[in-house]
Amino acid sequence: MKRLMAAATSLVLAGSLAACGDDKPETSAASGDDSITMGFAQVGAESGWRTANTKSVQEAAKAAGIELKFSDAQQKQENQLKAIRSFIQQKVDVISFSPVVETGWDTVLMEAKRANIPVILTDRAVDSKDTSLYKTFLGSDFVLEGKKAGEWLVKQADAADVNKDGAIKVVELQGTTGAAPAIDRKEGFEEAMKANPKIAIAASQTGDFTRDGGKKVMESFLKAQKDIDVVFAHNDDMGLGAIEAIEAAGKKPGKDIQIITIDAVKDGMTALAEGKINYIVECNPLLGPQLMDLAKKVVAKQDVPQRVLTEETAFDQAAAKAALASRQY
Ligand code: GYE
Repeated sequence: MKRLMAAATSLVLAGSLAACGDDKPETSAASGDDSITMGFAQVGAESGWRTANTKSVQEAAKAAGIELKFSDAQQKQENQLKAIRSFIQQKVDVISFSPVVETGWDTVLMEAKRANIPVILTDRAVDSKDTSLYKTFLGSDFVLEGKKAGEWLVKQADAADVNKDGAIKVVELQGTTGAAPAIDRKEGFEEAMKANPKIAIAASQTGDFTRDGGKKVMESFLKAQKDIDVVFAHNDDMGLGAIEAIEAAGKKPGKDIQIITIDAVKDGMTALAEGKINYIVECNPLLGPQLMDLAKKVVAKQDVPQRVLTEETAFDQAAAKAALASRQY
């Protein structure tokens, strides 16, 4: 809410700045040549979701005739900061990025603002008091995703009490520490699970959104915790890593331990169709076309909404089987 209200102020501010004139030296857009150059600082290549997101951005840029300068930060904020500064130096028309973590962006965003280069946040949000530092934020409602995961568990609580001891013991595989989807998905899940006091999180640790990270953390959970009923993984890849760890420990994923994940990429959906994952909340990575539309608008100094949400659903086994054939990613 805080973020939204501040963002609303930013829109007003951005509008009045544009009305006062713009001292940016001739941009390609302003000089009549309407080709647009976008600098895009991606998080990395940590997951199937990310791969699909990158492909969507690259294909949509091509289709929109936008020249894309693409940089991969390998999940490191310092690399993203460098990439953004280099985009500013190159005087691109618009910068877009998916912030690895929420905090620590004000200085570089101020530099972009001073250079009159509009910034579009995509996929992940920043936690900044000054939301005039970016034009819009395109992406999912991660709190809602976590909530949907928790609500499903509340509904299935009896079935999820695999050990039949009256307590539903959950272990949580968190996304990258400090990243918006990790913070928000945890918050949404915890809010929903309050509806059933039998559900408790026994252990929670980051697996950095990777398959390998999920596998390693699950291995240590399996050693340290008895009678785990449920894994809540903040993305499919960590859930897929957990499946490997559970199988290596001689247990059946989906039966001896239930698994809930978020994303709904093909590998996750396949595991769901096979019964190794029990439920997946969708997070749509195909943000490219909407991002390019927004880019054209902000470069043309048109108003854009301060928050653009993506539509999402959720899948159980039957729904995964039905959706798999036409799944693009
Ligand atoms: O869920 C995960 C990826 O920011 C929504 O990042 C994205 C998350 C996604 O690594 O798979």
